[in-house]
Amino acid sequence: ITTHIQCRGGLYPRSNIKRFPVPDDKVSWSSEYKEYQPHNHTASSIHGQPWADPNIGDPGFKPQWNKVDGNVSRISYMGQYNIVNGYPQNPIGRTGIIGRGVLGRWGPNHAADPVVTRWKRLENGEVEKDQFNNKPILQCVVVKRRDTGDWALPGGMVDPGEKLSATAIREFQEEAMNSLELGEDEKLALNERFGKFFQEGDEVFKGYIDDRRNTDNAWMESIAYNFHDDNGSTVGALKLNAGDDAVGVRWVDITPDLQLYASHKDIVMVVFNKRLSNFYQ
Ligand code: RP5
Ligand code: MG
Ligand code: MG
Repeated sequence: ITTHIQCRGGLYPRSNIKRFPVPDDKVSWSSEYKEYQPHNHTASSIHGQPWADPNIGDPGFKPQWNKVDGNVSRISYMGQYNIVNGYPQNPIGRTGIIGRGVLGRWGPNHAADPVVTRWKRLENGEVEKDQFNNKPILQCVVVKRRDTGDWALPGGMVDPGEKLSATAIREFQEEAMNSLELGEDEKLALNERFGKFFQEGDEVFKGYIDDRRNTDNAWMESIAYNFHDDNGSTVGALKLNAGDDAVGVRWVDITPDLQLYASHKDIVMVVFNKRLSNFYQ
């Protein structure tokens, strides 16, 4: 249940709806919780959006749970999820809210996250070492989310039919390079410069994301790729530029006290440990 903290606390995002309290020992669906009476909330803003499902029970909506459904994956990285009275059930447990809140899909909502890294360097180009443990300092790119103000990986939702690694790269370019505002020539130039860099992504995580938008019937899952600029000459030397739903962007040192949105810290630490062990090989 360390993966189920953000999505139990406080008000539901973009609403004044309070989550029904779910104590630690009541998260699991297998523990009985007779008093459990969560609010049913689906934001009106998502109805009719091209990226959102219709309501369950609407004639013509025949979701293929636990399957690839047309060009939308309804498969969970967490294994088969249950369907209870027609509604998919959060594989981790109770969240204190039913419905799908602000999420477009019932069941898993798939995202992809890029973890773009470089070594921190001194002015003379040498890799900077941590003054306490003498380990090299790894940095990654984070963006400030417009919706919550938290620093986060520059990830985003997988478009229907999109290759997962392509989502991670596209979102990095939109949120950390402001590609949506670039002209065609500028985009071509960027592709020249960084095309090869983004070909070599390393899958470092896939699973449930402890996101504040999660509900009992809809939740975030993500796959994360690490793109690493070992000598700092490509993306490591790029001037970052926040775009789309990011209002800030920066390189941050990966340290144990780093605080990031949702489960992003866990993902970043996986990358940190991997890169550090490679460094000494
Ligand atoms: C997180 O929300 C994912 O890990 C990803 O970073 C992000 C996707 O949602 P948006 O950034 O598109 O809101 O759960
Ligand atoms: Mg985005
Ligand atoms: Mg995003």
